[in-house]
Amino acid sequence: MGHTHASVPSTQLVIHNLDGKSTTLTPEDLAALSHKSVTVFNSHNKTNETYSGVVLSELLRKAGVPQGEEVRGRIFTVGVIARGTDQYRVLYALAEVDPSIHTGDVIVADSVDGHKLGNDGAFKMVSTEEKRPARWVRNLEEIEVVDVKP
Ligand SMILES: Nc1nc2c(c(=O)[nH]1)N[C@H]1C(S)=C(S)[C@@H](COP(=O)(O)O)O[C@H]1N2
Ligand SMILES: [Mo]
Repeated sequence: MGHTHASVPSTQLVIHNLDGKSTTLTPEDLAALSHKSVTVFNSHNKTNETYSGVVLSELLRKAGVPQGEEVRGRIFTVGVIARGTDQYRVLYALAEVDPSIHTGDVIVADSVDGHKLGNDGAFKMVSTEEKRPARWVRNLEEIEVVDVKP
């Protein structure tokens, strides 16, 4: 089945923490942060793609979300829901996006193969441990931290 790419390009990213506080990042804010490149095989279009972006856990840390040694006990039922402008949503466990716990990288990319994301918006969430890119989110505009079992 084909994907239409008809969704509205994202223009900012809002992170909602568990306590209801939110942090908004513009493309300029993200561009100013330290970047990491990841090369991934996109099994959907069968090509290697090199994304550059900011490690999601760094953005979560800035938003006050528990990290590293703080991820223990009840925090293991906390998740992050990433949403695109077309309302496509995916869930990751917080532990899965914490590099001190889980292998691989989850980044909020702002470029691919040296150019801007175009129809994929200002931001795209990409992760390196997926066998198919279903939990990548084009036109990312919101990350909500949720407690699945409060
Ligand atoms: N915003 C948004 N992101 C999305 C989707 C979507 O429908 N909307 N589909 C997902 C699925 S199922 C796949 S296979 C990949 C395909 O992305 P591509 O066509 O950009 O390679 O995007 C993922 N990210
Ligand atoms: Mo897919």
